[in-house]
Amino acid sequence: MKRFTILIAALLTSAAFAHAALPTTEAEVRKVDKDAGKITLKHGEIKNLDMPPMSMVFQVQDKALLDKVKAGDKISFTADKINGAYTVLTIVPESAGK
Ligand SMILES: [Cu+2]
Repeated sequence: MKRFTILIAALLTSAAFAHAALPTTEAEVRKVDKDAGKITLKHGEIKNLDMPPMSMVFQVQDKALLDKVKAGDKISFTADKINGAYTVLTIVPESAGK
């Protein structure tokens, strides 16, 4: 059981590092659907997903991410494919830190 716990901890740690290493992508918010936990983004190239610029709908990992954005906002975000769905993991408004 202890060995199992260590294995899980190692897996969680590597997953956290994987997300930390995701490149950020610029985007403009087109639509926010808090009830569904979805956001429509006009995004630049997403290098880790090998995806060219386009407008598309993403799931968000945490609906609270949607509280800080609205249509028309410029953002930086990270996304990954989770359980087959393109999912936004982090959102930073472009004005943040400037
Ligand atoms: Cu896309």
